[in-house]
Amino acid sequence: MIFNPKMECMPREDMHKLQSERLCKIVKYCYERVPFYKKKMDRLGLSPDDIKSIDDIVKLPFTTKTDLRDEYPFGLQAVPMSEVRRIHASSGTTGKPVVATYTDHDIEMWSEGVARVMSCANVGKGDVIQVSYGYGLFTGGLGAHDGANKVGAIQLPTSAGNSEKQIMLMQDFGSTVLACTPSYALHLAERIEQSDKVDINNMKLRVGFFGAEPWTEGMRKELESKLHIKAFDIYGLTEMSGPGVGGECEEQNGTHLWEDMFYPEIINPDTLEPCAHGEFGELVFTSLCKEAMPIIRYRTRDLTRLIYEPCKCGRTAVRMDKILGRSDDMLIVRGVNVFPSTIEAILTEFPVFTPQYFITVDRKNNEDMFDLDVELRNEFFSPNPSKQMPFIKPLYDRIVSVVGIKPNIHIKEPNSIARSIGKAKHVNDKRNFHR
Ligand code: DLL
Repeated sequence: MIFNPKMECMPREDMHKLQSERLCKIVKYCYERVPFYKKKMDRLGLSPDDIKSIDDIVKLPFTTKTDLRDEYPFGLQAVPMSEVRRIHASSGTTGKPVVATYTDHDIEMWSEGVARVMSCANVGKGDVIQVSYGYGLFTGGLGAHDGANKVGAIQLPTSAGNSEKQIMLMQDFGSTVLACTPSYALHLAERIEQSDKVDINNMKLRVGFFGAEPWTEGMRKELESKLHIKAFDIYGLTEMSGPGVGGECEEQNGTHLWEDMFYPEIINPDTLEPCAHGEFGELVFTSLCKEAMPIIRYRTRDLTRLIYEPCKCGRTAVRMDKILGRSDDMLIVRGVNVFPSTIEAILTEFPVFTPQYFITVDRKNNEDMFDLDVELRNEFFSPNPSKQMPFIKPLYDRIVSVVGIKPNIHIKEPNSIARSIGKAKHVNDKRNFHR
């Protein structure tokens, strides 16, 4: 089902026109209401009248996470506090959180984004959507909740954690949809498998909406087979609203982005120049109709590419390839770039291993060390190291050939790598402490 055919299937020329109108309006709005944007544009000698179409977007300055932190908490806000209806924030790893504020219109638009994603999977009236993203300042819980409301589904606001109860309710209330991070979904799936009280065959789950962190095709297969569902990717970020900036349709050949609301660009993160169509680079978004905290050319640090070819589902909305990772998650080990998601992708090629992993990077005797903890599935595990060797060698060889680094692989006991109820932490880079 297509939630908003007019927007999702608009001919590209019409979309270009709509984006142009919206960009001109939002730039003027920002210039007049947010001193931060006025200052930035004045410094470049740019006036809102210089922006005549969406193609002029390249003239505008970028906004970065540092800008958002410098303007903490409400420096980028374009409306008086009396018009704000909600405040969310993303924690980040250091310093002050990134803040997002919303008017009624913004919450409406945000829920429509999520509703479009849910409709992509034919989820709607009668579906019980178990929202196991965290409710709170994190946008996952309330974002998915409002989207579920908008498609007319039954909301089951379990939030994240308390896995045993989650599973009990999933069975007793007949949840048909699970919305949570892919790592938490995997944890729930493992717990269901291990439980003698519940049986996945007695559950009604049919769809999963997984996002908030990178996940691979291998992980999709694992979740689909363990939970008996079709797993859909949902993408978003606090700065643009939260989940529902885009999502996968049933073709599952990329994430459709709702470009009538969020204009995507791909830039080369080093030169800051636009990349050629189809090239990988950093994703940049401009919110085209947000009221409370509109953002111009926000550098997400997410690395991906855009796909403009028409999709069989009928939507014309551009698609984004699976996110490789964030540029700040990329590890440089002995001069080689490594994304944790590449390790996940390799690991899931080997059916003897679970998709759980943890990377520790350290520096010893002036050399980078890359340690990788993995788990064998129960039926293959033996504490005897000589019995582990035959499993380690093929994984080691594959990592060397794909990534180009020599990992120290450690096989851990089943269920010993820490599980996460939200975004998983896969890396400890100890070199940061030595610097
Ligand atoms: O994670 C919003 C969200 C909640 C999206 C629930 C999907 C589902 P933040 O905490 O601000 O917001 O983190 C945003 O998470 O820039 C990406 O790096 C990453 N991310 C989000 N969705 C995906 C995804 C929420 N589907 C940051 N695939 C983004 C890969 C994702 N990475």
